[in-house]
Amino acid sequence: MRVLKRIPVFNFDCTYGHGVSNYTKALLKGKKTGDTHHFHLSYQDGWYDGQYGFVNDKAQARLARIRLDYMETDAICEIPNSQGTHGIFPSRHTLKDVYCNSEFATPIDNNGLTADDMDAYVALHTCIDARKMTPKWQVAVNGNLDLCATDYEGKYSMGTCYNSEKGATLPEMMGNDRDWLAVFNIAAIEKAVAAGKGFTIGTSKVPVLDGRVDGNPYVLYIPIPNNPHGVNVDPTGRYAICSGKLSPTCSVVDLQKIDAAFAGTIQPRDTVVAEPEVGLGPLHTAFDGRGNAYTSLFLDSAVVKWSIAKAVAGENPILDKLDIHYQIGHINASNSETRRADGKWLISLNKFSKDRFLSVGPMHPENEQLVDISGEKMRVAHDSAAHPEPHDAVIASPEPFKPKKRWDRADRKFDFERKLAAKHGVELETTNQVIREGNKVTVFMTSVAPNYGLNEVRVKKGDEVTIVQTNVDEVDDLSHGFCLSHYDINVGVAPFETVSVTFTADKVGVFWYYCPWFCHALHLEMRGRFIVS
Ligand code: K7E
Ligand code: CUA
Ligand code: CA
Repeated sequence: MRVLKRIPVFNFDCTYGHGVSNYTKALLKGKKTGDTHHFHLSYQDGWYDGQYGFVNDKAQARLARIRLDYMETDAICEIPNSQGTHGIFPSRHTLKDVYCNSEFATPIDNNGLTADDMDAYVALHTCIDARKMTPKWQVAVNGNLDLCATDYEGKYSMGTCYNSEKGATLPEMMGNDRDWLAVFNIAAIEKAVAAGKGFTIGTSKVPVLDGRVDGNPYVLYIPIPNNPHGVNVDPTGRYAICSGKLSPTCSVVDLQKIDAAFAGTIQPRDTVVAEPEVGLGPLHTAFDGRGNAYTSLFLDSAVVKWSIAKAVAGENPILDKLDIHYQIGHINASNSETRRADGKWLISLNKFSKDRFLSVGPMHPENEQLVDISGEKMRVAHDSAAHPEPHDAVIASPEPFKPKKRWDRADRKFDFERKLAAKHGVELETTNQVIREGNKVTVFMTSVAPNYGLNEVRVKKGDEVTIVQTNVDEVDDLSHGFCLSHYDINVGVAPFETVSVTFTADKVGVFWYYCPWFCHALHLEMRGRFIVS
């Protein structure tokens, strides 16, 4: 439960220069806030392939990709026509797509003229190409879409809906006894998109299919009681478990019956093969690979362990209950979202800690608990304060992940800087030089503890300055960086990394730049003068 690294995604972070360097500024496009909820890893054959992580931004409808070879954000995709991008899930059979649910329906032409026509509101299920990180297609649905899951074969993606009522207020959204699970038929959608069916919305060129009409081939609506939330597919790939939130039930959907329901030979509701009462406020479900499900119970402040087979057989499936502190949201277990769920550990991500820790003011820390699930009874092994709010987590075995200890100098991340160096006929790894072209100044600079390659940079007021720093220290773990006093610039530069930052020299005087990562006994002496005349 120790924190090894916090990876900045939609926020600013000067430790790594995220939002400051040219590379990360281009990712964020000037946006400063986000709201991450769900993190998932990329797959091959139902097991982690070690390539990428994906995380959503609910606030501004974005999907970010984390490259796991360096464990940093390398792409951010803006999702068109959407608000409240909430549930996401990647394909589990291979690195192909990431499916994203919009929780907020908005008027289809969101031009301010149709705000009061609730029938004109749509929510979208968006497919993002996981390699290119661009949108491929969208499907308009009835109601809204909340959490997301995929099967293990690449046939279906799915999303829960809690607002079948199309309400705009809380009482309106709780009107129906049942909302639904929407299951998307990926082959049917891809076929229709390839055939040029579908329409576009506004300025977006992404094809949109209409999944709102009855009997459409793209979306199956399975009635689920009442304001369902989580949907999780078990490690066998057969069952999708939806949690009721306002109903004390989990609905077990048999994915082997989906094709028959699409074909109309059975009713959508016939795919629900069990609906056990598990406790109050069920939200999310994890698995141990031994046929058991572990569902978080928000209102009960508990985890319930239950047998899927017993539920399907109509027997009482409840095996154990564990109190947690307090009000659990997400839950996950080791390798639970893969074919290799190992039933060792479970994490409970709790929304409240109440009085469990020393007071730090009105906004309390939250609480995460690690639970040993290897035996018949669950047992809390550890708990610790967490930075608010611990939302979602994956527990994965370390084997698939092989992050590098230093940057590969040929990495695509340095394309911009390499082109800049080629243009000026210099090498990033050896050059310490100030090059002027009109009012554009490019500063190539290396760093080796405890020295920059340049101890002085002279420019004129109004110059557009690009600092290009390459860390050529031969020692592992030796990071430097570039912090320029009073210029709002602070970036870290990892071993064998090149980082550039562009700004206008708009203040005259002497401004010290210095190394912000402690690197040497003479780290404080690692500095130089930026002189603006
Ligand atoms: Cu359950 Cu954002 Cu994951 Cu909250 S959603 S718990
Ligand atoms: Cu280089 Cu501190
Ligand atoms: Ca509802």
